[in-house]
Amino acid sequence: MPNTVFITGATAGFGAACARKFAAAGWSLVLTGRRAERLEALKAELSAQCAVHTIQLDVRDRAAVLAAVAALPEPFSRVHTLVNNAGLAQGLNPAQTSDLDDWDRMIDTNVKGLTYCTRALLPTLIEVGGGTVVNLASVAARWPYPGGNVYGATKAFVRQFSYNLRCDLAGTGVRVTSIEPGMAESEFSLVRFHGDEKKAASIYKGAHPLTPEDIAETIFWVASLPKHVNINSLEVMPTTQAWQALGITRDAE
Ligand code: NDP
Ligand code: 8X3
Repeated sequence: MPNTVFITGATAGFGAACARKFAAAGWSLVLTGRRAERLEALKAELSAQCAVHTIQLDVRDRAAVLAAVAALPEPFSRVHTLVNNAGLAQGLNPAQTSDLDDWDRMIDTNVKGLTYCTRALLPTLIEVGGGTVVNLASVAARWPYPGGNVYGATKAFVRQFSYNLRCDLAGTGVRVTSIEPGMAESEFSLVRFHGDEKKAASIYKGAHPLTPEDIAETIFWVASLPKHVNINSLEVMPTTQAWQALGITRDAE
């Protein structure tokens, strides 16, 4: 029986690229996200390659996450690998002028949503055995940048949560990896700037960013390693990026 991967945020960017990558390798897919029409389109695209089950799911809704996992039909209920990918940045203002609703959305999604999905699926992952929890953190988890305030802090949570999970899961055979990408072109900036296409495009102009496929390759690799190998964390940047975002303030002339 093929392994089953449960991917959150499969409707765009890294999540959709992961769905395609795991499908090409014949894994069974549980694809989740809020945009049902995108899930259905992906299912139609990939069903010839593998078994696909879709769930319209907002990871911020704790009851919905628990119910969706409890209601997984056979054979999709035997989840082997969880890709905790759903997440977002909102705004790039300095903390002193940031919007609290933006901060709430990031904390609710990147921190709370990720913990709900993890807790809901851990008993299954342990029972099935040999699989991986792949958590999408970010280079922003370690490296501060102006306007990164709460986004980076949520990703630092993801990174540390991943490490602590490894301690709790020791002896179960379940692996945990924190993937920490740098700049990658997806819908990420469009979401960060609340749909402002011009602003979003300006982030990537001439930057040679990573692609979602680059990150999907990395995720697939860590999930496919021999069972005795655990990648704890992995930072991946475009060659053109080297912490230039770290600004300094200068004395006035
Ligand atoms: P995209 O905006 O392209 O995709 C984000 C995905 O998350 C979408 O499928 C979206 O689906 C889903 N999502 C957002 N909120 C929710 C929610 N409340 N419930 C369920 N799904 C949700 O971004 P990326 O693919 O670039 O980002 C994926 C992950 O990687 C994020 O965690 C991000 O923080 C992280 N990351 C991104 C980097 C980048 O430069 N792009 C770099 C480092 C990390 P829907 O709207 O349909 O619900
Ligand atoms: C996304 C990368 O540098 O925009 O996590 O924060 S960055």
